[in-house]
Amino acid sequence: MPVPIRKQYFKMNNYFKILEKIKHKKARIGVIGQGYVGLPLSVCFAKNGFSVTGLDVDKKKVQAINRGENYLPEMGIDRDLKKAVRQGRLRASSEIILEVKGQDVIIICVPTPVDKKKKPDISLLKKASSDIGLAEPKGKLIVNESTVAPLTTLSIVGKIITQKSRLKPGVDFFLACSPERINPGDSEHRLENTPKVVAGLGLRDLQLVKTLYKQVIKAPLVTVGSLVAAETVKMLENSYRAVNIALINELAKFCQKINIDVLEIIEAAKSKWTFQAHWPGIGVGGHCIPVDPYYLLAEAKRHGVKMPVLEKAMAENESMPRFVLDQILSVYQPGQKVLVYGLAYKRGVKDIRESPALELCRLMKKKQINFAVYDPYFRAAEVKNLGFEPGKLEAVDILVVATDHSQLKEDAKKLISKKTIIIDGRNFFKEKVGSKVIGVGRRLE
Ligand code: SAJ
Repeated sequence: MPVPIRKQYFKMNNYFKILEKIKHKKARIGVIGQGYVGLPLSVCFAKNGFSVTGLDVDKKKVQAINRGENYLPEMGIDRDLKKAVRQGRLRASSEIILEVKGQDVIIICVPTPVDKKKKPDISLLKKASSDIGLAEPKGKLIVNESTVAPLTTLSIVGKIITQKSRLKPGVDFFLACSPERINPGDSEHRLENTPKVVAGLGLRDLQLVKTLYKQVIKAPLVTVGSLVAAETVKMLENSYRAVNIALINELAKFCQKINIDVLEIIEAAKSKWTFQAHWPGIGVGGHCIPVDPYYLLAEAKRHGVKMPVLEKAMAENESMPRFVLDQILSVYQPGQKVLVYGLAYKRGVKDIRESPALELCRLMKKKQINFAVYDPYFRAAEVKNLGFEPGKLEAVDILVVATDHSQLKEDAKKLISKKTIIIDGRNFFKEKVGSKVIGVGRRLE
C-alpha cells in the first residue's frame, strides 16, 4: 500500500532534518555498549566534533568515562577520551531509554557472544533494540555495528523496535548496518584508517549512514546494496580467517609428524601472490574469530544450507589447546617446575575472552600437572582470582608459551636455563633456546 502523501512529507522532512544535523555535526549521537567497539567509536565521534553519549548498563564503565578514564588500555584512546569529556563532547549514562530519546543517531555496539553450546546469544542485542523501541525513535537513524548473523538487523533489531514503538523502519525511523572492524592491540589499523562497510535499508537510510561515517572515517567507505549484504561481509571476513588458521594448524600437525619446519614452509609460500599467510598456534581466542562463524553456521542451518568446511575449521582450531597439552605431556615429569607464559587470547592485549591459554590451563589442571602462570598484563592477584598460582620470572624446567607477548623477549632471559624445555604454543622462539623447543609444527633440538 503506497505511503500516504502526508506521511511521505513527514518522512522527507525527517530525512532532510537529520541529514542537515549530521552534515553540520549537530546530530547528537548515542552509542549503546561501551566495550571494545562502542568506547573507541564514541571517542572518535566526539573527537570529530559531535556530541556523544556513551550508554552502558555497567555503572562502573559509565563513572570511569565521566571521570575521563579509559579502561581499555590497548585501544590507545586515553588522551582523546580525557579531552572529549573535558570539552563536554562525551558523557556517559546508564539511563538507556531516557537518553535514547535525546539523541538523533543511535549506534548499537553490544556484544553478540555464543552460549556454551556455541549457539548465538543475541539477548543483549534484543534488549538494546527494545530500549530503542520504547524510546520512540521517530526520525532517528539507528545503526547496527554489532556482529550478527545475516538478516538480523531488519528481522530482529528493526522488528523489535517496531513492536515496541509501532514505528516502521525506513518510514518513521532510518535503519542502517556498518559491522565493526575493531582490532584490539593493533595501533596500525585504527578506526579512522580502516575501510568501513556501510548499508542502509533504503536509499535515504544509506545516504544518512554514509554522511555520518564520512565525518569521522578517513579511509574509504565501502557501500553494499543491502543490510544483509553488510552483515554477510562481516561473517565472511571472520570465517575466512578461522578457516585459514584451521588449515595452517592442520598443516602444522603434519609438519610436526614428518619433522619439517612449518614456519619455513609459510615463509616460502608467502612468495606466491595468491597466498595469505596465517600462523599455527595454541588456538583461536577473542570475541570474534572463535564466535562469529557460529552465527553464520546457525543462519545457514536455518536455511537448510550445510557449511562443513567452516564447521570443521572451528573444530580444528578448538583442538589446538589439546595438541599443545600432548606436547607438554610428552616431556613432563611430576615435580618439575612448569610455568605457563600468557593468559590473554593474543599478544599485546589484556583480554582473556575465549582465550586458548585458559583452555590449556584448564586441561593441564585436569591432568594434575603442577604449574604456575605469568602474564605481564595481569597482576599476581588477578592470576590468583582466575584460579591459578601466580608465577615468578625465574628459571623453570618447562616453559609453556601460551601468549606471545613482546615482553617475553626480555622475560625469557630470567625464565630459560640450559636445561629448560620450551613448549612454544605461539612459535615465538625462531632459534633454539634452552635444551629444546617444541613448537606447533616445528621442533628445535
Ligand atoms: N590467530 C592465529 N593465527 C593467525 C592469526 C590469529 O592463531 O594467523 C589467533 C590469535 O592468536 C587470536 C585469534 O586468532 O587468538 C584472533 O586473532 P585476530 O588477530 O584475528 O584478532 P581479533 O579477534 O582481536 O580481531 C579479529 C580481526 N578480524 C580479522 O582480521 C578478520 C579484526 O580485524 C576484527 O575487527 C575483529 O576480529 C572483530 O571484531 O571481528
